[in-house]
Amino acid sequence: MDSASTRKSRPIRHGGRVLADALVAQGIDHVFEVPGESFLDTLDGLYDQSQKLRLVTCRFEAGAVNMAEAYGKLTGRPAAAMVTRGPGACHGSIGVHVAMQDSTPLLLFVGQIPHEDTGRDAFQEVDYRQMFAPLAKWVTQIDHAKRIPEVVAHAVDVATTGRPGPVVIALSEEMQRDRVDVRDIPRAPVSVAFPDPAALQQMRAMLAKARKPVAVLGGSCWQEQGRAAIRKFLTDNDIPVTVGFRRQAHYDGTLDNFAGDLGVGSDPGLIAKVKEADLILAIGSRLGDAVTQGYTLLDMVGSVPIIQVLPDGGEIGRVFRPALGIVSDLNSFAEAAAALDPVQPVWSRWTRELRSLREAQRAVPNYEGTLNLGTVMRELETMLAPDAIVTTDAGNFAGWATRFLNFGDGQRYIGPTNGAMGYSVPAGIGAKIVFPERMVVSLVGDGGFMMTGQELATAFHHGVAPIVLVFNNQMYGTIRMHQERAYPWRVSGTALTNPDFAKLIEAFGGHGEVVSETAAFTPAFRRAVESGKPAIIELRVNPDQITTRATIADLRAGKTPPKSAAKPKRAPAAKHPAPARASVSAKKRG
Ligand SMILES: Cc1ncc(C[n+]2csc(CCOP(=O)(O)OP(=O)(O)O)c2C)c(N)n1
Ligand SMILES: [Mg+2]
Repeated sequence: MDSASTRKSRPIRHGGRVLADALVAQGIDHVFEVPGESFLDTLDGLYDQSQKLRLVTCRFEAGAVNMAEAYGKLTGRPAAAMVTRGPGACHGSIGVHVAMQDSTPLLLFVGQIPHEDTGRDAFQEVDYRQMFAPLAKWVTQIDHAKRIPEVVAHAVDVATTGRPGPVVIALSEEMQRDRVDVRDIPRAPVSVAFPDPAALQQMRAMLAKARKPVAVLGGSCWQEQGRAAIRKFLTDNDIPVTVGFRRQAHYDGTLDNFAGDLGVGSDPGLIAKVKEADLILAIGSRLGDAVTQGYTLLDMVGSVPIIQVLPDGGEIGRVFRPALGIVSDLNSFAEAAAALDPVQPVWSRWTRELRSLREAQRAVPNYEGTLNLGTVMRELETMLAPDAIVTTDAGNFAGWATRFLNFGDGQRYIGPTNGAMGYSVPAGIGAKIVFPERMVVSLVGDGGFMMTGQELATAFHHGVAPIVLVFNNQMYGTIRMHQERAYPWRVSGTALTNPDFAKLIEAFGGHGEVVSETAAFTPAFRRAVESGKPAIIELRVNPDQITTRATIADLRAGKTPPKSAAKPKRAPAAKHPAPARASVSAKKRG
């Protein structure tokens, strides 16, 4: 019960201010938004809390929500994104899908129409509980300002506990204006799930019996101490370590038990080896679609024993039956596992065998064309700061980094495991806003860049300088690859015409470079870093080298060209010089 004196000293606040105060009370410190007239009172509340809540104004809702998602990936805590009703929510929804599939804590606030107009198909009206039901972990709406502190506190708990994920909160328009007398609710110290000691002993016993164990490391919300502990456990036991799709920097790639990534475009040699394993230790990995190569890597009845560690029991064994499931916060599990007596690793030769596969993959083939992207990635590796953050997008270009780049322990690599194009540039800007002192490099294709590249204006607005590497092959290369496999020579709907990317960033006031020869990359990257400005390095790549392992000619090999393909439709000529076209070879590479 409030005493009369505390009630007197407490100001009556409008709902927008109560919301801003509730965010501060729950430890939220960043809000990424595109404004709408549906949340003017909340913007007004944020004005009063500008010392504690950094307001990042973006140019597109997909950019704003992806920035907030990147914040969640990098810190393990949720940021808030704010968008307007209807169209704003639709644009922003992609970031909610990323956060859901990638298990990232996130809060999305959506300005809602006045509650009294509900059901009239009012201007921009949407029922968010229906719209986001399959996309978010929880969707709710606040219709009474007095409920704000309670709902925000619960939303943070839902977003951060169990399997982390996105929560969507619609804000009725009039309740943001209502003036109420309500107390802030403090953050609750909730202890996380610790692994059962008996299960840890069972895990150790299973490991002691194994001859060819493989760890699959994935999941979200790893903290420094958890990363250090899992590294100790996996190196003490000399277990070969693979990482899940787009979870590359979860493990130090320079260690001699790192075996590479399991995901899209992974090394077929590694995939074959994982099929030979006699124990799978899935730590944080949901063993999802991409990691398990479309659910083919393992069998579902569990002939090969699987130990699966996840913070949410409901996710354990969702597809593949484990021999042992351990419900635990990943960091707590790592610390408990590191404290176990190591098993005598009779499999060290197996571990070295898997490591040598990784090393063989990193040897750069002599690709045709003037720009060898394998060498570019190896050069980039030597120039990345020890604590650099690298972001990626969806697209075939991403395979160059996963194959040739090893990330060190202090570095981070974040990308959309749900395969959302348009993620990398906003994620890099969000990362640089949150960690301005760290080097941030965003990798993106020409297709993905043109989806959300305009967010670079946000980088200028907030005075941060990420470096963007645009892999320009003048096509939606991934789809072209699938197309050539299914319908060789019949290029349909996948060619692109691009601007001059270097000139584009110069128009913003940034630093532009065009690189079409291998030797030009290192000095161009150095100049970009030294410029201190947001920078784009356009990599004019050989469009025929469709993946790190195949050319378009390889995909067509052995198939007869259809008559209709005699004159392939081409995209209109670009105004700037097109990427150098190299002759293709039917020989498989790498
Ligand atoms: C938002 C979104 N739209 C469409 C797709 C389907 N898609 C996957 S990769 C890809 C092409 C990517 O092109 P680009 O960014 O140029 O990279 P590239 O594959 O050429 O290296 C497309 C269209 C997707 N994954 N996400
Ligand atoms: Mg492309």
